[in-house]
Amino acid sequence: MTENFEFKLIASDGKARRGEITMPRGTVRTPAFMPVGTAGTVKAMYMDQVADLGADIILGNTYHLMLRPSAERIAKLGGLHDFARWPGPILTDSGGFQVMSLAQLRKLDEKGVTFRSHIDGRAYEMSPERSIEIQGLLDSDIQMQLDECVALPSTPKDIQRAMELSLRWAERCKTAFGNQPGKAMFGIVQGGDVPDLRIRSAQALKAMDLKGYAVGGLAVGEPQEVMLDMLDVTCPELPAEKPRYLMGVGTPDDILKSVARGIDMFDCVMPTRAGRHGLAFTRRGKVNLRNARHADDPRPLDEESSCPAARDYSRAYLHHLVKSGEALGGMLLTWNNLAYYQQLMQGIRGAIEAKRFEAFSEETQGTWAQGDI
Ligand code: PRF
Repeated sequence: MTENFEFKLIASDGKARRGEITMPRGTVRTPAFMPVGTAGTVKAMYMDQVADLGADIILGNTYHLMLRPSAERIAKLGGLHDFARWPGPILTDSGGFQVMSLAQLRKLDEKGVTFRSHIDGRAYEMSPERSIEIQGLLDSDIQMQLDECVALPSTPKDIQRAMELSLRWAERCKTAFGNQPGKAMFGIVQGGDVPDLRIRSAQALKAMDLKGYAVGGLAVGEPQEVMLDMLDVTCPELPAEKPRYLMGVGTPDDILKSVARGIDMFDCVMPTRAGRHGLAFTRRGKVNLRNARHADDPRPLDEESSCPAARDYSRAYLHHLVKSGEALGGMLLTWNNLAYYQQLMQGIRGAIEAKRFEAFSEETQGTWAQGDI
């Protein structure tokens, strides 16, 4: 195991990349999907299950953990990895995005963000430096710069202001982070749906020579086509030898189309949140287990899956659990969904190595389009 943070490209097929990020806590095979562990738990899953599915890295949230139980408390207890019993790499989001979507009375200026907790109304301040300090207290392996993400549609003026502020915050985060050999701080490209702003953001971040780059500000209300166009203009501006992370994305279709454009890492609440709401992802598309048509169906979700949740439980039983509000319903469907996502990523990685990514992508989308049978 390495003492340093390193990214190695193993294979490519068109713009799709197969790589490996090595760091002291483990190796991340890319393209990677990071299960979301917002509050130090991948909801409804044991960490052992998450690892067994093939996830190499999980995501944690600065915003949630700073409010409860607090970064200082987690640090005193030995850091987030020990606390949550996840020994592998953890990436933490910086907090700004969650403040803007969850907190009350939020205010943003050059210094940072001030807000009131959505839990108890307490006032907090978070500067770029404080975000990095918190991520350090959590002992996060990949830390994100504080940024401002504007929802779309927004005016070009607002998009430009937020993008430029994010660049200044990237500089401050870089200074605050300093030199930590086994860890990384990623910059975040902003610029909304304006190609020229995307390019300027990516070029300025590239000049900062960070260890990795995220594409933020997408999947925030724009059509998929716009998101893909922004990836088409952004990815070529980013250095080929650094990992690229598309934040908060997405559906299996989004992932396939973004990998085709050069993205290496993803995170999304979709598989976990949908699971808790009775929605299953399968090879043949989404299945809503709340629907009465499943009440008498003895078939499993996918008899060919290696995940027990998909293979061993009848749809009738899953329907019953979901309708009854039983905790096990959310647990089994989350397990099924994360298994589906990790199998998808494994398929993507294998296809890039075999130089048949485009065919794999078409086959996967074709099977998905057949629908539930
Ligand atoms: N910035 C940060 N986190 C994010 C986003 C962003 O733009 C998004 C947008 N899809 C999700 N999570 N810091």
